[in-house]
Amino acid sequence: MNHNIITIALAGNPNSGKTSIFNVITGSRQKVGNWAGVTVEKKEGYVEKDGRKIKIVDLPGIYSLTPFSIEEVVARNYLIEDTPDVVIDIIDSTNLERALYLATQLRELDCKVVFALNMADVLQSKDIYIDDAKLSELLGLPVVFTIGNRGGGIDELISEAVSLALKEGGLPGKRKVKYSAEIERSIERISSELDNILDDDSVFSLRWTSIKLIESDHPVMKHVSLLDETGKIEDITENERNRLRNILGDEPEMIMTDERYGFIEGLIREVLHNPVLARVDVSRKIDSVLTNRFMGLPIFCFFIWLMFQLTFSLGQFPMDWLEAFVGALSGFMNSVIPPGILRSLVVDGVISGVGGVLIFLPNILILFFCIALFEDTGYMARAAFLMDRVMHTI
Ligand code: BGO
Repeated sequence: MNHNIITIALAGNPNSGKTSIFNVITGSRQKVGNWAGVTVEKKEGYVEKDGRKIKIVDLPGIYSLTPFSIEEVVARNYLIEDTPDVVIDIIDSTNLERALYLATQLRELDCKVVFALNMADVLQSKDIYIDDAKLSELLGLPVVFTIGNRGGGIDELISEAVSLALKEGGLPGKRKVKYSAEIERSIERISSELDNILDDDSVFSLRWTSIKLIESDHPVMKHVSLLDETGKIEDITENERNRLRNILGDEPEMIMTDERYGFIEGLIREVLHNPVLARVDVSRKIDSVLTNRFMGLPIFCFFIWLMFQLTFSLGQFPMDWLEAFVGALSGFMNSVIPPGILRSLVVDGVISGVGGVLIFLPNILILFFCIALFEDTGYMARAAFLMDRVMHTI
């Protein structure tokens, strides 16, 4: 590696803030063209840091390194063939799951990667916390928070990238996605055979190549078939794919994608503290009890019983007080107004009429309070869901 010029490739999902970061790093020192043979824009720029020249290459926005789209082909070919000294993977921190898919693939490719947790300002405004130290520990690579559109964290990002580029020795291997036992067995079998044909300094790592062969990745299959004249690896790969298909009941590439997402889910559970998600989680747990097929209706009956209990037994006290008050008021009016039409109008009409309704006011207030509580806590919606089943039967 030429220590005087360091090549850094910027990778990331579309809209992750790659262009913003590229512009902050390179300023006006940019060269715009196309990638060879395709109409995908290629941007390069140069900066100087600590006396070293740094070349920044902005890769097309991609979601994975599976060569489906032209952008993915361009980005992957560049990473494999041009081998930049280090890759900066720009992660939209507000969309961690989607961004980490590319991160796990970059990790699998064995290239040196610094992860930029971009949109850190949005995280802060939403009260979302990502444990960067933990994420760095789990991925085995540096993680830096950035605010791409305002240049926040960019100096630290470049410093981390440069020191990783200059670091000698391999990356810690244990931080990669570990697949289920049968897939790992297939990777091992293919790797041990590949070991005989791939050079030690090949840009294709044994593990990555084996994974790609199991996934029927055409460019890698083609590359291996050129090296393996006997066709032995092709046969082993086909056998392993059939074996996995029989045992796991699906195409191996589908299962591996699922397992990558499983790995990502585990990562997210350890590093992301999102109060909204936490609330959704608690709400989901409550839902599972309140709308449970067997417990839902008894719980509903209990709440309705409780509501009427409160309405009538708790309501009995103010009811008695009001009854006593209306009685006392009638007695008082009887004593001050002489017998006749007026006394009858006030005592038997107004006091008795209004008092008769007023006495039930506490019950109504308690009942309405309970209903409002059910509505505002969301229980009414769950009760409606429960009763819907019963009502459909009727
Ligand atoms: C618009 N924080 C915030 N809040 N926004 C960011 C950050 C960050 O850290 N980094 C980038 N953005 P690109 P790709 C825009 O353009 O660099 C914003 O595809 C707008 N444009 O400013 O283009 C960035 O290269 C009108 O937002 O990403 C940009 O990877 C209204 O994220 C967007 C609002 O960044 C994508 C935003 C006319």
